[in-house]
Formats: sequence, C-alpha cells, structure tokens
Amino acid sequence: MDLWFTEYYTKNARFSIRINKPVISVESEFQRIDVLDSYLFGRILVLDGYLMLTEKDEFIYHEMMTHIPMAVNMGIRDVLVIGAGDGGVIRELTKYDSIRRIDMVELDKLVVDICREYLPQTSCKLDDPRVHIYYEDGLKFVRRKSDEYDLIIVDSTDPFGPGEGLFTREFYGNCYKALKGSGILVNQHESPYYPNDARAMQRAHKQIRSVFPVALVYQAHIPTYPSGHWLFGFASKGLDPIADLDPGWDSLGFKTRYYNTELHKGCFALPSYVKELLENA
Ligand code: AG3
Repeated sequence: MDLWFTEYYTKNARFSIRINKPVISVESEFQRIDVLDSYLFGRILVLDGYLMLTEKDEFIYHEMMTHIPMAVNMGIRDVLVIGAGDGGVIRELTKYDSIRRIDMVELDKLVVDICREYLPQTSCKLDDPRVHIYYEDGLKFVRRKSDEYDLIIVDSTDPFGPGEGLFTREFYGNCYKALKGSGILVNQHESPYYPNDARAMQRAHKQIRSVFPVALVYQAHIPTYPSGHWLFGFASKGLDPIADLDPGWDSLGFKTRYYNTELHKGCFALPSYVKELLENA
C-alpha cells in the first residue's frame, strides 16, 4: 500500500509524508482531527488538513516558543498558554521549577483528549498540578484578564478557521492588558515564504506592533512546516530579547536539542527579504 499525507502549500507546491497507517480520524465541533503514523516523522497531528506537528521535529517549535521568553525573564511565575492542545509547550514550561501557574486555554477539548491518548510525547505533562486547562475561546478568555500574567504564549493554528481571532488587534490588545509590567507575548508567526503565509505574517506583525512597544520576530528551521522556515513573534512591554537575555539560563542545565543561548542571540537576525516584508507590513 502506498499511503501519503499531503499538505498543499500553494496550488502549485505541496509536501507529502509517507504514512504507515492512520491512527485516528474524528470530526469535532470545530475541525477535523487526524493522527497518522508515518515512516520518517513518527506520529503526526493534522487539523483540517494542515500539519500541526510531527514527533520527530516538534522539539524545534516547542523549545523555541518556550525557552526564548523564559531566558529573557527568569522570574516568570504565571503563564497563559493559548491553543497548544497537544501539550508540547506545556511540557517545556513544566521544566521550570520557578513557574507556579500555567493556565492553558484550548478551544477544542477533543484535540486534548486525542493527544493525551495518541501523542504522549507532547501531552505527557498536561497533568502537572500547576496546569489548569480551560476549554474555551482564547479571545474571550483574555478579555476578562488584566495584569495577571508574566508570559502569554499563543500556539495557534494558521489564521483561518478556528484560529482566526487569535491574529486580531483586539486579541493582542487584550493580551497587553492581561500582562503584568514585565510581560512578554510570544506567538507562532507563520512563514515568510509562500505568499499566503507571508501576508498572514505581515498582518500579524502590523497588529502586534500597533499594541506593544517592543515587537520583534525570530526564526527557526522546521522541516515539516510550509517552506521549512518558520517565524515567531516576541512582543513585550519593555524587555528586550537580546539585551535582557539572562546569562543565568545556562546554569539551569536543561537538555535542549534546538535552543541554546548562542542561537537565542542569532535567531532575531532575519534575512533581508523578511525584514523588508515586516517593515512594509
Ligand atoms: N501550531 C500551528 C503551526 C502552523 C502550521 N501550519 C501549517 N502546517 N500550515 C502547531 C501546534 C503545535 N503545538
């Protein structure tokens, strides 16, 4: 049998992974959820046909979303995570003894249930006593919050379908209000390469920049996301990701596979075409 998962990046470019066997497929109230077992990338999670993670390379995305802000403010205690139903960001956050509370807001409970059962590699720390899971729309959740979190991580889907509201000015404005004075917002920021993704990246940057005094973008190489070149947003009320990098992070002695403090300084240096797209956003 020749079974393949294919994601279309544009009408004229697509990416395929050979599948050993489908693991589970369900239709939730919000989206179609598939877990497939692949030969090269381990199990993969797909929402509405878009690849969310593979067991082989998810460490890159989850380490980069978590350790970048944590190394800038090692005093982070209260964290809000939006989306992230697979638990990958939570797994990285729970490595820090200094964190006392993690509120996770995921729209689709079925994503969490399926990841708990079929993707233990990412969901393994969802039962940590510091983690509180709320099944609701992140957009509505942050509206009710002010001056409560040191860090907000937005691990959303792409800006179409259920994730759309998490790319709006209203949402970023409410995140600003939900953050304390030293607050940091990190979000998945799409890819700069294919035109549709690049436009989404520009729109997100434009909105974040209009709300936060510090609004920067950093990059990572993720083999199974469109173009393999992925961006993240770092926004704050004042902290600078490079000037305020805490040299004490290394002495925590964490075993990371992608993130390190040298890369931390380098990943904010962007290719000229990306800088230009962001400036013209
Ligand atoms: N978050 C979404 C990444 C976007 C991928 N886009 C795509 N394949 N078109 C992933 C969730 C991981 N915790």
